Amino acid sequence: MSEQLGTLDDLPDDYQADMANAGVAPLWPMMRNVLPHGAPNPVTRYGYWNYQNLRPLLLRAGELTPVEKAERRVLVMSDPGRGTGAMQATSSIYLGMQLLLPGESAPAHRHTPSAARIIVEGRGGFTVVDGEKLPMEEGDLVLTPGGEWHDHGHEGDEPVIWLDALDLPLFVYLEGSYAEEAPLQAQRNRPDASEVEYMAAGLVPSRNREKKVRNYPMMRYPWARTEQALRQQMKYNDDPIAEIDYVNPETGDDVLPTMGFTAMMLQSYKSIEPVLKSTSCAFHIIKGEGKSIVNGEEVSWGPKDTFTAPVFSEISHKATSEAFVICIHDKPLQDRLGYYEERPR
Ligand code: GTQ
Repeated sequence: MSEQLGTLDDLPDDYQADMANAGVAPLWPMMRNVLPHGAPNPVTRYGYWNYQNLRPLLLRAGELTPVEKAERRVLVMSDPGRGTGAMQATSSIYLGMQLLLPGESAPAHRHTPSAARIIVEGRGGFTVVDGEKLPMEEGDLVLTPGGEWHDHGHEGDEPVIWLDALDLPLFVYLEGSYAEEAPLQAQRNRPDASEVEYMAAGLVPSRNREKKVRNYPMMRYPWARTEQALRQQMKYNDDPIAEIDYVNPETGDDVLPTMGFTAMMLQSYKSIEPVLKSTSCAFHIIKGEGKSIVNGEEVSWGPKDTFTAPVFSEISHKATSEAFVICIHDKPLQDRLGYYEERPR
């Protein structure tokens, strides 16, 4: 079946020139580049970002570049497979660390890509999405769905840093990425929906009324609840890992159209060897220490570190303390496209 395909060199020069003039190229010499046998051949490579290395660089950016000159003061994590400056960490996921200093605000804008933030350090930061003020506490997941106005503010007295995850690479690929700007938003004077409508799992505002449910009814997922839920699941778990998916509380769907988020609790000194998945992903450490192996490369990680794995990576984890990790992945996108796949190790 897999007879060697013809190459460009097999073809006469005049024919190659005529094809180029006609604006066409033969498929067969390129066939295996675009349709490799059996499994994809990712460009993305494993990447690791140690928070203790990033933090001083980010604080320096705070001295060098006022937020007015940055709009968003972010250091982007470039996929090693694409090289420094690549505006993506995996095929579909952009990651960056953002700094906001006390008293600063990042102006309102909205864009076609969706974003989510995981708060890394500092108190007093908040994001306003569509007029709803979302406090940012360490470990919280805060959504900024595509098309929603958002600005960031800071009422505290120490630097606030968070991890941004966006599906920006997809929108760039689709030539659909753009933003619009506006003045800071007026804030509704009430707590966010996680503190009002969605205080407890399984309870939602009564549905027998006219009021339309928002597409994104809850945009802040407080870490304290996630940790409590993971601990409780672990208590009655036979596995050394507890996992919780973030979902839309009204529909049970993934929280965003293309990006998914899974919080994990790992028991110490137990090996976790998940099946291979067609998704690319990033792991962000909320708390704890451990080691992981991604396609044979070992990473020792600690709190606030981030590492990535390309599609179909062979991944194993071994925490050396109780550990909490959030996995950012593109399963929602792949489910929508109908090709999400798992394979045994
Ligand atoms: O905070 O709105 O890392 O628009 C990249 C683009 C953050 C943001 C990023 C953005 C934002």
